[in-house]
Amino acid sequence: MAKIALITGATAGIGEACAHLFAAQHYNLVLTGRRHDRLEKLAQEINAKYNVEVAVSAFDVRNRDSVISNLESLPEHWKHVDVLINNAGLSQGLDPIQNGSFDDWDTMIDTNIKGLLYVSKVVANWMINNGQGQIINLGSIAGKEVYPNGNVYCATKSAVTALSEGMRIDLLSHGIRVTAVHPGAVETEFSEVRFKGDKDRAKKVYAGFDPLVANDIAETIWFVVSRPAHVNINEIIVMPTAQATATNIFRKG
Ligand code: NDP
Ligand code: 8X3
Repeated sequence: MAKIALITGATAGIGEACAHLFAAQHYNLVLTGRRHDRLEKLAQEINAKYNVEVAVSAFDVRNRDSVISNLESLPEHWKHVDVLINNAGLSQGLDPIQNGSFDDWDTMIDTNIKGLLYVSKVVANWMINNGQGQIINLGSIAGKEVYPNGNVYCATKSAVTALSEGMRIDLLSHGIRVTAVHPGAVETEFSEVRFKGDKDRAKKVYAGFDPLVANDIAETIWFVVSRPAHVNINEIIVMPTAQATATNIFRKG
């Protein structure tokens, strides 16, 4: 029987790349995100390219009732999730704490921390019932180092580190592997979302160096997932060669 991966935030960037890579590895997929049209389009692409089954479920991870009802209403066979990729996440704004927007803070905390928790609780219980599973949480270099004006986003990714450690302890007796993957700069829609649609400002983030691409992180996640069952990678930091720390990027020209 084919294995199943449930990917949050599959409508763009790293989540979308994971969907393609896991389909290529013959996984059936549960794809989630808010943009239903993108989920349908991705499911069609994957169906045309790979011989796997795809279920889509559109919901906002910030809405606890919606997370629970959408996930629990999946047909029973989809609840045999082997791999959960907790990828949905975002940054909003890049302001000093004294100028930060309450709404931006709520959005980041509700998405990156609470949303990850809601999905994890539902799926971890399925994994416990199934007697196995693996959880990959998308942290960030921002969760390892605080950078100027990163304040709340960095705090949410620091929380992902702590939650990953907590999950690993709490799920230990159930044989569930937990890994935090911490990327440096990956060129996706991330900066466009952070700067609320300002494409020019977003482009400048990746100017003058080769950033990571979404598939680099998908391949890292596949490396973690494809280790033998007795091996767990607790956490992994993946940076562009041109980026030494969160703020130290060598740009040409
Ligand atoms: P993208 O903006 O390209 O993709 C983000 C995904 O998250 C989208 O599919 C989006 O779907 C989903 N998402 C955002 N908010 C919600 C929500 N409230 N409910 C459900 N889904 C949501 O960014 P990336 O692919 O770069 O980001 C993926 C993860 O990687 C994030 O957790 C990010 O913090 C992390 N990361 C990114 C780095 C980078 O440099 N790009 C570096 C380090 C970590 P939709 O809008 O359809 O809901
Ligand atoms: C995304 C990377 O450095 O923009 O988590 O915070 S960074």
